Amino acid sequence: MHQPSLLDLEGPATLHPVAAVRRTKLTAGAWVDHQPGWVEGSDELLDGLLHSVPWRAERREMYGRTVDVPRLVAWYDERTDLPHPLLHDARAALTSHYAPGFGEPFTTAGMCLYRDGHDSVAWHGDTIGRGATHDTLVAIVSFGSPRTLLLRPRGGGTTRRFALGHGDLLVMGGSCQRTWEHAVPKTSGAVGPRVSVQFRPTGVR
Ligand SMILES: O=C(O)CCC(=O)C(=O)O
Repeated sequence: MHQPSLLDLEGPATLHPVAAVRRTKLTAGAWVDHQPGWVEGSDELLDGLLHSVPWRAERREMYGRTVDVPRLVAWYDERTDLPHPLLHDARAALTSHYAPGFGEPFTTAGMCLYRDGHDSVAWHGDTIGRGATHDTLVAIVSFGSPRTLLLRPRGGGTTRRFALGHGDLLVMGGSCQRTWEHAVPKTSGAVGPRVSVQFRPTGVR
């Protein structure tokens, strides 16, 4: 469970340079960058996101029944102000680092709230839009309780495991959304809330 530290509560939240990110090359031109503790001092930011984001529940069809999606979500498009100033800085820092190679800025922010270990997201790629056919970037900033993000190649192969802690950055790049899938599994561990902020370029979801 994420325990707010007295030091962390003193904030304000700050960003480390993205240059310290560590790349793991996957197969088929996919890769993952991971930087533990990219955002430092983010207890107040987490608290703000938990209370100010207009979280909504979703339902979906499964095996002929309508069931609750086991997490809450929110969506900030290109024109919507982000709910904390540090997220604007984070998006700008990610764009400065990645846009020279990729050619496009990060523009939208999806948010997910995993309330406890029962919340999860099943295996999927972000293939609504251009991620289905083109290389793209999805940058995740994780706040709160640590959770595991799994990645596996479509069609079978070894599953890779990334532990995402409070303030960590994980960027999925190259062909990752169409040649690999990712998931956040449920856990029986005593975990508190986790907020995932996903920055994407326009036209990727
Ligand atoms: O919780 C995460 O960081 C992953 C979120 C995700 O895969 C998605 O919303 O598409």
